[in-house]
Amino acid sequence: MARSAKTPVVIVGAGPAGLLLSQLLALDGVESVLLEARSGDYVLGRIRAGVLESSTVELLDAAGVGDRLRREGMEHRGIYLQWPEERHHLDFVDLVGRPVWIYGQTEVTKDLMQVREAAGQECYYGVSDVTLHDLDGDRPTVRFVDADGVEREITARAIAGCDGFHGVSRPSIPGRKQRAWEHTYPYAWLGVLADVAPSTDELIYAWHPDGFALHSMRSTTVSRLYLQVEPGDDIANWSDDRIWTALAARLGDGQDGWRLMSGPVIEKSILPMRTFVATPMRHGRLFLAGDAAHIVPPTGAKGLNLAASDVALLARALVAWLHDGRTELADAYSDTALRRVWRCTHFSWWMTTMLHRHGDDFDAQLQRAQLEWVARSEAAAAGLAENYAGLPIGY
Ligand code: RFL
Ligand code: PHB
Repeated sequence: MARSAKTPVVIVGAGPAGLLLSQLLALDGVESVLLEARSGDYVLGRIRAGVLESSTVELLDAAGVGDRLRREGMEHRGIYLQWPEERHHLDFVDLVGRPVWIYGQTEVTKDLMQVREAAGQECYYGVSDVTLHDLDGDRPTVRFVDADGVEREITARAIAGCDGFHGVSRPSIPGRKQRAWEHTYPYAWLGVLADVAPSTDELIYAWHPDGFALHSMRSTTVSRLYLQVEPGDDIANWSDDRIWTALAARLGDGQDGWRLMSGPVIEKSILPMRTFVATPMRHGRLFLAGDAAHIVPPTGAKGLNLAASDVALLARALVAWLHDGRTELADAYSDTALRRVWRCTHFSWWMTTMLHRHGDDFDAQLQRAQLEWVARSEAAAAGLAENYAGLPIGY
């Protein structure tokens, strides 16, 4: 067993949360070691989030990885909210004074990987059998097997659990010390990445009697589209033709002369929709951040942004503690982070239930009334805009 005890922080998981945390800590002179179960290529191959709040973009700027984002990302003033025969633009800049940015999670991850690699960051990819020990004591320890099969043990001052929903960190907290809230939605998303220029300048969120549809994008040449489907549906049931026909109908192809352009499908898959929140986000010297602690349905575009706000708070807390010996921020971390987590959980639930077809015609009328209100009332639109464009990190 190879043992090391020099590391202030071990970060489990090198997704966006883990990578960003390690970069923020490094900028303040706190060293960390990253452990990732997958290979770097696998992590970069996962197609996920696309919308960044202004505060996430500012955080990435502060982390020194904002240049390519500012150059290649797309700044959007707002979104379109739509239902049959109607499409309304909500202008977040007019409503709440800030835009959102379209820049794939893959790109954020790539930028962070590059900057960590350039700095000679200690990072183990392809690790297995990760276990956490002595979380209650002063010297918490992580054991794992590295990609070459060598058993290793690292003792740290703190451990950051950034290993996503299926990671080992959250289950390492004794059940009696934790409470979890979970909600599974009665629908799923079929996500498509298509090699075709977006047919819209900003994202379209569409309510339709056949089910919700979303037109998003990754660049001026790549579109990202989603369809509401049944939770148990099989991707084999969805030929590319069937997908484009459903998207055209739900997104209003032909409505007021608008056309949906179709093109080659690069990737397609079905994703479950759920909410999950585990509390508290700290146990002894283990701090959870990102999807390791909470999951939201993607309708509010909050998952990646919440991961970023968690690690912004956690980085500040760990620097104050490990550098300056002040523990207040670390002690407050879970409560501070959870305030924003629950706000985003509610917003994601609200967007999801407003936009997805479920229940009877009475439910559909209520959804319609809600959509009309958001589109016609400036106060309602500002509420959506404030949440979508993002609340301050320390909300
Ligand atoms: P991740 O990205 O899951 O990274 C966790 C990392 O931990 C590794 N891991 C382990 N490493 C070591 N040891 C172990 N035992 C480990 N177990 C796991 C994993 O391999 C992985 O690399 O979590 P993180 O960093 O917290 O980031 C969270 C985001 O990835 C997630 O919230 C978003 O992708 C959610 N999301 C969206 N969020 C947004 O803000 N805006 C969006 O537009 C948006 N769209 C989406 C989304 C998520 C989606 N899917 C597929 C879930 C669209 C989709 C389709
Ligand atoms: C995406 O581009 O993947 C995306 C955009 C907005 C959402 C969810 C996903 O609400």
